[in-house]
Amino acid sequence: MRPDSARIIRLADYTAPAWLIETVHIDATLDDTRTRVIATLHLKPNPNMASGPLVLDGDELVLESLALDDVTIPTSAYTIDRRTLTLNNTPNRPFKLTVITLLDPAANTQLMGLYRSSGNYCTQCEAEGFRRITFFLDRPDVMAVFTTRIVAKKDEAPVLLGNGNRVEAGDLPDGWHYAIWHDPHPKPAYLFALVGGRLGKVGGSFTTRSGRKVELGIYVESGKENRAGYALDALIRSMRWDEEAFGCEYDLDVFNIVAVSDFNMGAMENKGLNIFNDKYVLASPETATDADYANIEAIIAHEYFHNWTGNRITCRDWFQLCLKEGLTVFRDQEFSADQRSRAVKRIADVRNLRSQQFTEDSGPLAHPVRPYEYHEINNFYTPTVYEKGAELIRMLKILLGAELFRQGMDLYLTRCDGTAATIEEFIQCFVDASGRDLTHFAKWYGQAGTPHVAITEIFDPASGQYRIGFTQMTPATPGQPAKEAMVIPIALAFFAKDGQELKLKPSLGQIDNDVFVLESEKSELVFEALKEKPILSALRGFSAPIVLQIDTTDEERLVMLAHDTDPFNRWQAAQGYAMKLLKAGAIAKREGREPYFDSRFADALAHALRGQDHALIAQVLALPSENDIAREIGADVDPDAVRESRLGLRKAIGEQIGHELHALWLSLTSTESYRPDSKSAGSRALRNVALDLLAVGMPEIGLGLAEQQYRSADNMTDRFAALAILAQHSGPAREEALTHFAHAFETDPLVLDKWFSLQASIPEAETLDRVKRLMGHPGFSMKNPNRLRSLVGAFAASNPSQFNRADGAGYDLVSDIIINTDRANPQVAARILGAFKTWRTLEPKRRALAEAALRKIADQDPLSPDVSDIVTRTLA
Ligand code: 0A1
Ligand code: ZN
Repeated sequence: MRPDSARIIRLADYTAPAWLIETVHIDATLDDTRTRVIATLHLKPNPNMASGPLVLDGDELVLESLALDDVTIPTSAYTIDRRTLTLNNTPNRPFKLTVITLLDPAANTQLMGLYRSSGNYCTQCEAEGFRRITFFLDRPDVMAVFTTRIVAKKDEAPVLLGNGNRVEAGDLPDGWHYAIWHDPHPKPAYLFALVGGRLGKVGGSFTTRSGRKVELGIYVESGKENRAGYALDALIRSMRWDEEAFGCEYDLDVFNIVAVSDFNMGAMENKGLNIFNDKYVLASPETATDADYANIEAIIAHEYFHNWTGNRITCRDWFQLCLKEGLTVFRDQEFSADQRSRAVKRIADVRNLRSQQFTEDSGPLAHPVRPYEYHEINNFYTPTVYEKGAELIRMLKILLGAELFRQGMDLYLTRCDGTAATIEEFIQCFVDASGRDLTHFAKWYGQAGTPHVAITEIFDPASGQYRIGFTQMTPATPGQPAKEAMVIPIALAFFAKDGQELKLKPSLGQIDNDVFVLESEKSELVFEALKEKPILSALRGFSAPIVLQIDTTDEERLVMLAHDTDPFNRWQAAQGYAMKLLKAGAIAKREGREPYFDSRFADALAHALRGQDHALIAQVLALPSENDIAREIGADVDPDAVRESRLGLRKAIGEQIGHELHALWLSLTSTESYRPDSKSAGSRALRNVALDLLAVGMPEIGLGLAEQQYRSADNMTDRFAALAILAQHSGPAREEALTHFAHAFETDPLVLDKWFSLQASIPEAETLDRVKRLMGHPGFSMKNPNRLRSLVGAFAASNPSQFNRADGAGYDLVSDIIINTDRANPQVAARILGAFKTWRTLEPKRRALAEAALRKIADQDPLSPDVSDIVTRTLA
């Protein structure tokens, strides 16, 4: 076992730091290969802790000198190993430590710490990147006031940005200049940032509700300023919304966002200086899709909302990551719901939760929302911490009601302001605000796995008695073989066969505000004197992150699809129906039978087409993905059978209702110029999903329309949707369109990413060679995370039949790339490796091939802690 992979950090071992840092002065002189950082730390012993040696974190640092109260410390007085610097004889009093380190930003391919992206200098410090800049107590419960002086050549880096407010700037001899930034809010080092570069700015301002004028700046690579307008607009809307929805007001005079093209994740909430993957900032109608606009809006909001939930109140330790992430995802979801269609946003979020988090929760990488231990914290920025974490907040709101929830939040935002808090402190605020006991609810944070709730309905026509039985069970997850019952809010409604909603009161059991709370393993609701069995609409709005097992009949589904007053469950009725057909189809295909197609389903879809909410209908028409179907099947999956089943259902629907789809496509033709608002985006989504089904069911009509749409589109949404449809159908039209697209956008990396992803996702045997060929494309680079994810990541995560090829060639390609990438950028390598997490659910032959590929990765030496951790857990 390698030393790194043996290191386990445990929540139970938490101890407060022996030393605290009051102020930090960073003086960074930017240079491509020799950046000098002078860090001046004012340390003091933690009065609550016994004194101890000062152990600072450091990672790949070159130390030039160390001084205590301005006196150089001889090398004999400290020790340095691969991850720490230990000062043995520290005085037991406050003192000043001056640390001078030398960095090589150009060689920093990990993109953690200080690095260069497209010639600009930038930093990424979460979770443990600050220790790659200087030796430090790099843990979130050490909070200091930072001042940053940045020095650079004026022509190389005319723009110099830091956290907080700019307090001074000026010229220096020989073409150099400097800027000093001061952040008055104490913060952990992971929120530190600096930027230096040649950047264009789009400026704006926002006046907070108490009258503070905030200068806003969005910095992008020069020449791309005209693509930053939507991000600025989203920022201003976020700032206003946070005041209205949560009473959170911004607290500095400036708020800057910098977009960089090399970034491991989506974006980062550094205090007053958010740094973004440019994919989530840059948008124009010609280059960005409606989905891109929605993502930009959500991520701008997410990072901004962190200013309160993350920065003002940070995490005591990294086990508490969901404290800031789950809560902030919940807040950004609510923001988007308010800005757009609430129902459609909920559907999109649940689709994402099921596809990402449920898959994680049912596989080898399952972990609690608040883990108990980790090897490598970078691997815990997961759908479980983020998305399931958000679902827990949503349940808390359902359980307490909107008013008490808001009171709990207000208490949290005042009581914990300025602290590094824990989940226990967060929950206590809701206990104190509501007077409720939340002990049982809190177990959601510690138990991994998705609860399965089985609902059984018994109706006795003779007595008119109707009983609903609820049973919950959570499957075992790694390290947690036995599970406890959770508190599960299940929103319910009842309908008659004609679609009329029924208001029913149970004679046994309780429903409050349309919610039944399942608290034990088994429970029951009983209703008396009903004329007929009602149709049960359960888990409305997806009121809990569970798998619901219920034998809804097709007839009941059809009533719900047409009449349920909860749009989420209208959509769910269609999804459930489709899933039943798709699963049965995959099993039939596997056994060499032709699947049965139920024409009533397509009829119901045709009927749904007549509705008013285009975005919602688009969601109803969009079938579960191949990965969703595989997850539902759960064992011995044959990805080819799944693909054929899904294709078969799309074809059958397209054949049966093609004329209606065609008419709809025509009727939704827009003459107005593109706007990214959610209503027109909904119409485009519907038009494009209709065209997709039409092209499969009636290719002689649909493909011609797709070609026409590809050529005439005035926006990327319609153009790319058409290209994606053409890409599903092999032949010259596809290759011509792909070639045309590449030429049209050859200088636009973000658009080329879409082109890479699209081709990597074609479910055909030739795709493997196509991906290999595309790796030689001049627009591709193994070093850039966006490029790598768009081609290799998309192939591994979104093309299940080709990644899981029966000959194992998909695994070979991806595992070789992971091994290669691990040397340069372990975080990105570990993320791509995540695609293997479903390997045990595959049929035996593929399972063996996947295992061999995983073992090959595991046998590499050296292997980063990131990849080593994931591969070990995946194989365990
Ligand atoms: N806190 C950020 C996510 C993030 C985490 C790690 C990073 O380093 C590579 C970058 C960003 C967020 O939730 O947006
Ligand atoms: Zn976040």
